[in-house]
Amino acid sequence: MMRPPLKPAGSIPRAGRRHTALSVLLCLAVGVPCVGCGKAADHSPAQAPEGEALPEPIAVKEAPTIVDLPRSVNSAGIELVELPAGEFEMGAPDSDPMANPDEKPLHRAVIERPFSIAIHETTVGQFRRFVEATEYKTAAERTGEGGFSFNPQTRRLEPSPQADWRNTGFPQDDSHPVVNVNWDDAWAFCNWLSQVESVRYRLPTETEWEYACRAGTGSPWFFGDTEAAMSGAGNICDSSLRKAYPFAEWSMTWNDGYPFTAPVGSFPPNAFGVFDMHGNVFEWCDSDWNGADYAGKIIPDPTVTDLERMKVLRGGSYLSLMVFTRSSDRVALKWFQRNAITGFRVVHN
Ligand SMILES: [Ca+2]
Ligand SMILES: [Ca+2]
Repeated sequence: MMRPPLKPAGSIPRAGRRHTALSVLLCLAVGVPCVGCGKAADHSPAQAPEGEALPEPIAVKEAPTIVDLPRSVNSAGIELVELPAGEFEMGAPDSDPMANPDEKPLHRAVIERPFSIAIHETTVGQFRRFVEATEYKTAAERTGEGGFSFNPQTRRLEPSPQADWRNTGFPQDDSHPVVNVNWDDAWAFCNWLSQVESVRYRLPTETEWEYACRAGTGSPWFFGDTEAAMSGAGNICDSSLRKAYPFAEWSMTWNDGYPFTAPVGSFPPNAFGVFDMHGNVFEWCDSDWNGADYAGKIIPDPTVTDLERMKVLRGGSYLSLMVFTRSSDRVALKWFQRNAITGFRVVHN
C-alpha cells in the first residue's frame, strides 16, 4: 500500500518537544536556540582556528571483507543490496558509557523479511531527477520558509528562506547526499520511485537501519569501539569542518578532507557493502520516536502510525558529536523539519 500524501508542511525547525539528545545536537551543531538542552546557543567564535594549517587528509581505511549478497541497480541508478531476514542484537549494552537510556536495553530484534537497501544516501543528482520528472517542490521551497545553509559571514549553518536542496551554502554536486528535505519530501521521492519501478519503495524502519548499519557487528561503530576507530572510516566532524565552522569545538583532530557533505561512497562500506552509515548525513527512518527505551517496544518494530510524533533519524552527520554517529544512537525530528545535516536512503522488499 502506498503511503498517502501528508498535510502541507509546517514551519522550519523550531524549539518545542524535543528529545534532549536532539536538542543538544541542534543547539550545538546548528546554533538553533532550544528548550531544555542546557547548552547556550550563543557560541563564541574566539577559538576559531582560521589561521591554523590543516593536517594532511587522513588515509581512507580499508573496507572489511564484503559479504556476498544479491545486488542490483534500479532505473534511477540507485544501487541496492538485498539483506537477508534474520535477528540481531539491537541497541546498546549497559557497558557502553556513551549510550543514552533510550538505546537500552540491548534486545533481540527480528527482521522478518529480506529487504533491499540503497548502498548510498540519496544523492542530489537522484533527487534532481525526481524533481525534473514530477516538478515536485520541497517544503522548503513550497512554504517559502527555506531550510538551513552555511553563512560564510557568520561561519554558521543558519535558517534561511533561500536555503533548499539546491542551495546549502557549501559546495555540493550531484554525487553529494541531498539535504534540506523533510520526512515528507523523502517519502515523495519514495512514492515516485515506486511508480517508476513498480516496486514499493519506502524509508527503512529504524530496526532495518540498525541491522544494515551493524552488518553483524556489536560494537558502537562497525569499525570498532572508540571514536578514533572512525578516523578514515567516515565523513565526521573533523578539523576541516572546524576550520570552516569554528563553533564545532567537538570536532575530531584528524582531517577527513570534507568539512561539509562528501560525495557518497567516499569512505569504506561495512561488511554488507553499505556506505556512509556513520556520518555524512543523518538519515530519516520510517519509525515513530517512542520517547523511551526499548523495554516497552513491540518487536518487530512498528512503523509510523502517528504523524504528530517525531520521526527517528539515524547515523549522525558531518557536523555531529561522535556519539550521534554510533550504530545504536537515536535522535528524532518532527516530520516537517529539515536542515543541512539530514537526508535519507531508500529500501524495498
Ligand atoms: Ca568531515
Ligand atoms: Ca549517513
